[in-house]
Amino acid sequence: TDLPRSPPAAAEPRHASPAAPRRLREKLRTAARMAAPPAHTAPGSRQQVQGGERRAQPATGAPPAARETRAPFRFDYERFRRSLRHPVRGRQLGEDPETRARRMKVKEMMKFAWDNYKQYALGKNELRPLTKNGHIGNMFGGLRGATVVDALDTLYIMELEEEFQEAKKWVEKSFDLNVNGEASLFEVNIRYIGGLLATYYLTGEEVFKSKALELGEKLLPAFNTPTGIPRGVINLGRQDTRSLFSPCSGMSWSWGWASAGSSILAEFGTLHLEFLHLSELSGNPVFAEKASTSLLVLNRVEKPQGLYPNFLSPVTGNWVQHHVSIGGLGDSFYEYLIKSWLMSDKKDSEAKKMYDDALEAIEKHLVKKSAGGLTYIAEWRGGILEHKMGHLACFSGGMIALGAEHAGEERKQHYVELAAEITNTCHESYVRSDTKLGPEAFRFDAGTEAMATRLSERYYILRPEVVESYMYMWRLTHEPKYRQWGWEVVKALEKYCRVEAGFSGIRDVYTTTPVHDNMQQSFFLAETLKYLYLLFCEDDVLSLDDWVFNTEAHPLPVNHTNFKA
Ligand code: DMJ
Repeated sequence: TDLPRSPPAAAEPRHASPAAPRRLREKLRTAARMAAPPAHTAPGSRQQVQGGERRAQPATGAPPAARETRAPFRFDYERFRRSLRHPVRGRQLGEDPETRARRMKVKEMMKFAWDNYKQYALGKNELRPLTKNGHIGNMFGGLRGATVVDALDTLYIMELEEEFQEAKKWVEKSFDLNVNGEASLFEVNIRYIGGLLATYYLTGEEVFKSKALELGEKLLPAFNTPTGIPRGVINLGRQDTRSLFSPCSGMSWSWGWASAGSSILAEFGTLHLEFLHLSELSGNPVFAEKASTSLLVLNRVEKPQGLYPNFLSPVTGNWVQHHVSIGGLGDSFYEYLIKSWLMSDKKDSEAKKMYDDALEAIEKHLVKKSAGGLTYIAEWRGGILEHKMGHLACFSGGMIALGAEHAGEERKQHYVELAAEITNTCHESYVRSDTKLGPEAFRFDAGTEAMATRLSERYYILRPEVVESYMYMWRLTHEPKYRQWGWEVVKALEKYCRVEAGFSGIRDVYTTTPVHDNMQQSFFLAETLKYLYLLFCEDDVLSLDDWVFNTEAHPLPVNHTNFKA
């Protein structure tokens, strides 16, 4: 995660609008309709710039009488809660004692992870459990408390009330958005905005909504590129052009390691779930418009063999190099296509078509079977296959399971099987290690099957993707093996990753005396423990009828009420 940075690129014209073909204009109109103000709000009363309800102003030249009757936009939280089909924490009916005990064990792990973070690192981004101090890192542009914001909804769902109140208090009193530093647009979006939005929807507490909107506004300048595709890094400082002290504020640039100033597919393609909700909550379509533009550019651009390469120029809108991966650099883009469709209550048929087409191309060109009969998804470098699967790519079992439920009858069984096979392969990468935890990447070549062959790929950093797929496969099939596999992960985490003051990643999964990496990742609390907990819950806890999980496992509601395609 500690990635090198490139210097700021030359500033591009602000507000440059991308070429807007007819379909793009239609899509933007749809996005704007989704975020349309209620009928009682007079046209023109919202500024078409950054800001939500706090900035609502009368339209220039409107008659005084109209001005008086206008109400500022207000999201109807009660109406939203009534639209949910299940209680958010479920009813917990009819469960067996073993499942309950396992769920309680995961809850205890969450409490342990949180208590240690609180004791040694509260206000820092992550806990260093061996040295018992905090880690700030360089992904969040001066923002603090990544673990607090990532943990909020997990604490709430697990009914860790006291701990949730501690986290909430920190957000209210200490979460400072007035920072000046270089942040990853993607990471700030999935962890902070996702976490705040989810917690607002779960609790109705205004502080989470207002922080999410304020932070969302700070991200908007990243989209000021010729294509509307955002750059990966943004300076979060106040955008005061007169200030000598923060001359880079609001500027964005590409990662130094990304080819030729390109933007990363998994980064700019993993914004729209959250941004649609920022529009939904603020009544301001600007967020939905910005995020939708990237998808439209992607939809339009020619794709080699129907595949989406990982690097695209935000200046020209063309691919910069032909490297395709369903793991790192590509992963969550595919996830957000199917989830866009689900979140729109199955109305966003364009996203569904993009997902279906992409999956078809992936199956045709990347899905392979090993000599030992394991199905895996290879990577593609300009037409040459690399027979490697990253731990990150293991989310795809869950994604394909999620999509399978909604595929036509003739495809459904096929996708259920594909999802099960990929999940099984990822499980194999765990069981073939000495710790029963999976490596960062595993390969299928030179007689190797589902094991890391390079020293640099043997580590495990508390990642969630494999248990994420177990959770989706469990909900789809209710086959007991998925709960059993999840329980094996719990036992391995306890044995090899739990240390005196929290949980730590390990440097080599193939040794039973592992060296710890001294890092309790925030996604361990947001995702790994949440998915494990849900695996041992009834299906009505955060029901998939009502919620889609963003790529950091923050639940965002399905739009049962407002979307009018
Ligand atoms: C998380 O931050 C998210 O799941 C992201 O999409 C990918 N990587 C990590 C966890 O491994």
